[in-house]
Amino acid sequence: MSTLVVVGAQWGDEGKGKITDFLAEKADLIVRYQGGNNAGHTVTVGGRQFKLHLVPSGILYPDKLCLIGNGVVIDPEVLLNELDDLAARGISTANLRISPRAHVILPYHRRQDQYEEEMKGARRIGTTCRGIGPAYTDKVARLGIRMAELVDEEEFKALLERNLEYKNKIFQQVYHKEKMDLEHILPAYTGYARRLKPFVEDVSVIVNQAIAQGKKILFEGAQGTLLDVDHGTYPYVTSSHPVAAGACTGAGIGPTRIDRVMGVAKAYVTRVGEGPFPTELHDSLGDHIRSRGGEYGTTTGRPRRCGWFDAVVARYAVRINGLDCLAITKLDVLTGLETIRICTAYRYRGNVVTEFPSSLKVLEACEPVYEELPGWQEDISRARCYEDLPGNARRYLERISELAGVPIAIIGVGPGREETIITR
Ligand code: 2SA
Ligand code: GDP
Ligand code: MG
Repeated sequence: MSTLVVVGAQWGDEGKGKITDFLAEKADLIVRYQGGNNAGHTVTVGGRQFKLHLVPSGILYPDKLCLIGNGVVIDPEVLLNELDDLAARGISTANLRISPRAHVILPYHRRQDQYEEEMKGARRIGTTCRGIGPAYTDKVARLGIRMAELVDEEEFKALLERNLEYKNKIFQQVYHKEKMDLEHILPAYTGYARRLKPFVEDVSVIVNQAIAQGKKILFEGAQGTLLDVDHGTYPYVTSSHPVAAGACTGAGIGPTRIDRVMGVAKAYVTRVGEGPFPTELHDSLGDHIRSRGGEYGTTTGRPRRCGWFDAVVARYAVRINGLDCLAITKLDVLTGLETIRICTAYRYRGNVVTEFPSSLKVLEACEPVYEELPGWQEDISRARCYEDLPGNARRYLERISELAGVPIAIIGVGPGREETIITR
């Protein structure tokens, strides 16, 4: 048995797409287990860049099975566009399978996402407005429509009618907006269903059979630990379970079936959307990292907030996910800095805090405690083994590993598949 969960150890965009693609070479199956097209996973191979939103980051290998688990929410139009774009670029998507239990994002979810954000005003979450939160809300409220129902024309029409009656009451009476008509949704979605039907297959059965056959499976997390609806900076979170445990519920496997968990973290931290971020840099250094790291949302293009590496967050991610190791990406982005800071703890009302606080009020009042390390000036983008890295870069990584309490297994020195160092 060899299963590995790749999970975001910060607030998302850690480079999970790149790391999953890199590891996928040795895997048989790659499985997305939560989130939807709020995710943007970038894979760069041979100078070609692919921005994946729903399709797992193993799709560039023609012989790997790519699965979308029941824990994912699917916008059929976005998925079909993604499949068409991949096909136009010569990438086969024949090996894709979609769980019939995955819930469907419908046009009313996207509108609801936008109206909720508008209503919240200054207290908005800063969502991607892709309908993710409302789709998961309907799932839990037992109002959702799953892929199984989408591909059953009669059932879909009946459920859509029922849901629109309910949603239109909310749209008109709560949001004071126009209602939505069945005729504007049904024909298009019936067409999407016909195209997607051949991909629908029980993902839990496929994954468990593959495990029994000793195949290698990668579970690809989306967003990150600090955006998890239970463990993140609630309410400034997404509505799913990006943490490693989400792979069990989101793919239909038992916890005994997971061998290892790898956390992906940037050599610094970014966050997009609202919510607390203790090590955020509000100065020109933050702007420098954003510009050097190309820190703009892969899905929405929004500028990402940037800050120093936070070891309190890293230790929290180790604990919540049971991380065995870390992949540290974008080390190259820090090249050229005179000194680099690491947050080792927080200070709250004069006391040192070493565990990530659960109270948002406390977290917002926490001041980072920093340790300063010397930077390096050498170009590291061509480093291919640990020894190629300058001493100061190695010392920085070793300190991160020491503070996080887990080894670093992979280091990213550029966006390309080959710009990667394996340490063990
Ligand atoms: P949502 O849309 O309900 O999931 O938003 C809730 C919060 O989750 C954050 N979120 C993300 N954070 C980082 N990256 C994400 N994916 C895209 C990317 C984001 C983009 O790869 O860059 O393009 O803007 C992602 N998806 C959701 C979101 O910002 C909210 O804070
Ligand atoms: P994900 O959502 O975790 O997959 O991350 P995103 O794709 O949203 O954002 C990560 C960005 O960093 C993408 O543009 C990647 O191509 C890029 N990237 C990943 N690893 C590295 C690295 O080691 N160095 C550099 N310079 N860029 C990287
Ligand atoms: Mg991303």
